[in-house]
Amino acid sequence: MKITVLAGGVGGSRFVRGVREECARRWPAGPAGTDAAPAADGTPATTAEITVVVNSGDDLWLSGVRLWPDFDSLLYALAGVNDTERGWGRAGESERVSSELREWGAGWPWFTLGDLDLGTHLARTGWLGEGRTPSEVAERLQGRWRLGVRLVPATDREVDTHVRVDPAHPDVEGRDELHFQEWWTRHRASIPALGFVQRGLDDARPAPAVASALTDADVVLVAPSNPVVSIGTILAIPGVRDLLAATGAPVVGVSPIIGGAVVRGMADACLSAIGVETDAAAVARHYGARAAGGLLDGWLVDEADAAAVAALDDDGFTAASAPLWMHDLDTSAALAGAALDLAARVP
Ligand code: GDP
Ligand code: FO1
Ligand code: CA
Repeated sequence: MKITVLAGGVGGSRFVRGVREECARRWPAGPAGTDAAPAADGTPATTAEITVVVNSGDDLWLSGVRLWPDFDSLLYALAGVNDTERGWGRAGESERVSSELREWGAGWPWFTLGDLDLGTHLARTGWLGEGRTPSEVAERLQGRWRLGVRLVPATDREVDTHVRVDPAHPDVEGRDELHFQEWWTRHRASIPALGFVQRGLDDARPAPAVASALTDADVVLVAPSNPVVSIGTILAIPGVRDLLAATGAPVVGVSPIIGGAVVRGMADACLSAIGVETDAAAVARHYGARAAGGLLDGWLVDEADAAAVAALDDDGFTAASAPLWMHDLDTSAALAGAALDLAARVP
């Protein structure tokens, strides 16, 4: 069984941990042997091949190092070394270097580079500087732990997201564009976004492993990630939509919106910026039914949104409802199972 997931950071990693767990239950690997060794955090091995196409639009250069926030969220969460409270960075982190950088006035005072996390950034930046591609660096980073899934950056090009804002806004000092991380982390998405610009997108291509991951998949799952700046950025890479349109696999998405509200974070500010209502059915229609030239064959909504299922079915989606809150590994695995069951129902 080959499963490919499109994912961003926090929603993506919770979901992918569930996919990995559910695959271990449905398709356990054979008796203990090297191939059947559990993942670094103890998750049993599976014969399923899980590939995650990771959003790289949040990436940035800061203090001379390259950060990959969504990739690192997935890497740390799957290795079991993530800070589960904050939702980003490493567990047991210290911030000695960051306070020195603040003393120097270097970097961004409102953006913390943890000491352990900086080890990752330095390793990554060093390998990139030696001429390795982001895909090669991603392989090397995930080689440290047995993850039980393969993480693939969506593209090897830098396509860092910027947010267009009104230069007259009192908090932007006359600028008409902020880096996504400044808008998101410093201003908590409170400055109205006029649009999102992924610089370098026109020349970007899917990373080498993306084409086979989408073409050879048995199932493609769209994680309950930010539809605009996580999934939207992956879809905007020239070539990705064509690969998704051509794949023989069912494409099934999970709603990041429950009962008209985001579950965590500020994705509603991104949706309103592009004129999409914060509503599970509205996000499905934004992605579009594959039957009508869009992305999705199937769409999973929460039980609170079950009333939308019939109308979505009429609009060409195979829709269903299930509990979408990922409170822990069991609820994440159950959600992954519901998405796989829905994929099996796609005609
Ligand atoms: P980010 O890159 O860290 O912003 O994370 P993602 O883009 O992967 O996911 C962010 C989205 O995940 C938010 O819009 C949330 O609504 C959604 N999300 C977070 N936790 C849950 C959950 O338990 N269930 C569902 N359905 N969505 C969730
Ligand atoms: N988020 C914050 O709210 N504050 C931070 O200081 C911060 C630092 C940081 C460092 C490395 C990294 O990979 C992620 C970090 N994040 C931080 C999370 C990140 O900015 C965003 O939540 C995501 O890019 C949105 O997906
Ligand atoms: Ca993100």
